[in-house]
Amino acid sequence: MIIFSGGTGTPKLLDGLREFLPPDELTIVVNTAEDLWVSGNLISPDLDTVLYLFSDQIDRKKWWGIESDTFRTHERMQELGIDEGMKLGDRDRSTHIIRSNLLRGGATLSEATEKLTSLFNIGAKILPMSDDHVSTYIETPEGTMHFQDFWVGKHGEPEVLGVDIRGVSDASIPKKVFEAFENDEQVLIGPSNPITSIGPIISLPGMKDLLKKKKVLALSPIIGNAPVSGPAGKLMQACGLEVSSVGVAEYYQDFLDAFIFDERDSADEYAFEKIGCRASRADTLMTSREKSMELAEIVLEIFDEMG
Ligand code: GDP
Ligand code: FO1
Repeated sequence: MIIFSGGTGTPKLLDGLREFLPPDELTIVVNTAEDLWVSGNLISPDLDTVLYLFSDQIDRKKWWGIESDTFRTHERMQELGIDEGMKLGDRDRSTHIIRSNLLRGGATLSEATEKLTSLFNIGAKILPMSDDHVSTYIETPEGTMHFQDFWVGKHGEPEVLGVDIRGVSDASIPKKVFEAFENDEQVLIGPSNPITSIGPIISLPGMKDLLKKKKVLALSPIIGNAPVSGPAGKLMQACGLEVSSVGVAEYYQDFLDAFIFDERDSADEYAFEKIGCRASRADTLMTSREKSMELAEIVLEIFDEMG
């Protein structure tokens, strides 16, 4: 199975899926449009969350960073008057240093990520969506800013006028992602932010054509008229989408075969029929590992039924 992932909702589902599928049956294609260089190193928040999940290091309260990490370097930088913008853990920083040294030595992000999966003894394939530089910028009345400046720096508070995924139309899909598409029929689009996590992946030139040939199942990150967490609602609205599970399915309709939305949602099943995908209701709120496993079982059942 190929899974498209951001850094919170889909990792929670992966936590359940990896209990049922062996590592060699999991290929995770991860958003890199929120990456940025801090203090000389490339931070790739979504890749790092997936790496830390599969190596049992993830901080499950925040869904970013390493559990029980310390922040001594970050604190020292603050004492010296350097504002890093993001709170970087010491152990987390070592991941960034390894990645960035490999990149500085001429490796691609795919190669650097492969090295990290091997250092962390991870069996699943974890692939960046592209080796090219793609960055999400948020347009606000205060100016246009990098996603992390909007989300961490400004706490997601400014009004959103638009979203610009810079570099995506010139970015390529890496060879390893193409290979995964040659060998796999099932694609799962996890319950991630449609605009800033899944949006960059499906906007890569050629990606929608690849998806149209596959069995694609997506899960809604929106319950009722709000996301479970994060800025997805505000961003969907700014992009002209209805903030609802139907709005998410509509955004994916070019390639979507099946959709899971939450049992608490009042969405009309007929709306999904019109989009041309089969829709199923489930408890999608993953508040524990057990809940993630229950939802993962439903995902596997639906793929089975799709043949
Ligand atoms: P980001 O990279 O941290 O923005 O992470 P993602 O894009 O992977 O995840 C953010 C999205 O996950 C938000 O839109 C949330 O609504 C959604 N999300 C988080 N937890 C859950 C959950 O338990 N169930 C569902 N259905 N969605 C969730
Ligand atoms: N999110 C925050 O809200 N504040 C932080 O200081 C912060 C630091 C940070 C460091 C490394 C990392 O991988 C992620 C970090 N995040 C932080 C999360 C991140 O900003 C976003 O939640 C993701 O980019 C959204 O996918």
